[in-house]
Amino acid sequence: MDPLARARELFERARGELDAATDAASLERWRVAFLARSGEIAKAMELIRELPPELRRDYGRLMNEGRKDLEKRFKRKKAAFSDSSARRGPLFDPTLPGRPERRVGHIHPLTSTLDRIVSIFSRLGFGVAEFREIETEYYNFDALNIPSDHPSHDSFDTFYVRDDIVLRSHTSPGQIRTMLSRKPPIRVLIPGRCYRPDAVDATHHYTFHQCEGLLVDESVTFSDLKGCLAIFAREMFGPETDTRFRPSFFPFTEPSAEMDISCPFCSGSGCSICKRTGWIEILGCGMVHPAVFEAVGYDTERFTGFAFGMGIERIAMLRHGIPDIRYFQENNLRFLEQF
Ligand code: 2NM
Repeated sequence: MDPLARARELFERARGELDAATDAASLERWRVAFLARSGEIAKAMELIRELPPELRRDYGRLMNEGRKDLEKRFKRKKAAFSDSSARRGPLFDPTLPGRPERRVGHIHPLTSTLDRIVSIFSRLGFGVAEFREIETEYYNFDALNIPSDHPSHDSFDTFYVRDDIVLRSHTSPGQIRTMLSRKPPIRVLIPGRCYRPDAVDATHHYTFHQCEGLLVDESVTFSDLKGCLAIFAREMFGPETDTRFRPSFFPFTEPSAEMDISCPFCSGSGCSICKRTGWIEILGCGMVHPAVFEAVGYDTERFTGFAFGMGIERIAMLRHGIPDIRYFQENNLRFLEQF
């Protein structure tokens, strides 16, 4: 075979095997086989002495160019391998600039408002209990003396999961469960998420939070209710806060009342927030109806009690001057990070 053709074949084979080298070790084996002092290229170079003189120039040039080409390819490949082995080195590079500080979350304004409510009532001896959000009609309505022809039974006012199963429309079913599982004296706060199929606007949402309270003991009077809730109002909205009670109606309390506080925005002189009345309604309350005590088997001759319920969103809105209930659900950090 023509020595030039043989040399070309050798280079072609060398390039093929170089391409096939997949790591530093096989690359080194290739170098020893082809480029080293006693490798195939050097041996082929030595052949030049046995060639007829007229062939030597071409053969020499071909061998030199081919060797240089192989050396160039070899160096490039070796550099690539050492780059990627550097990547397999230490996982942590202490010379890199630090990452920006991790942002720390904080308490949602509804949670901090509830925490404040709980803290005030805990000093009056109230504990906290939480209950299920999916209830039976019995606990959500019947046991609370809400008659089955009452409009709140209607699916327009309550989400029905299926016949007889509802999303609680208030946390009062929790008071029933509490009374069924414990004996008086009872002082308990029951906070939690509630659901009503209301159209969403600045003051209504289909999911909202309530905190209800219940106190049952011997000889509990309406004065106890007023005293307790007036203390709550002053602790929550400041020592200057005035309270007033207006007669109202709930099926589960008798008598029932609505409690107003003097407007914390204008101190009672009248502004757009209190609609120029100087008063703002913050909760409903009353003496527990004997029919409710009967439903849980309490002796109505021996025990009396009071109960109240407030919307946590409403308290938080008054406390922070938040104009729209929808903010609580939106997870918008520009809103949340203000509190
Ligand atoms: C309110 C207002 C008035 C209330 C009553 C009871 C129970 F179970 F003791 F009868 N739970 N919650 C109650 C009373 C709730 O929310 C505006």
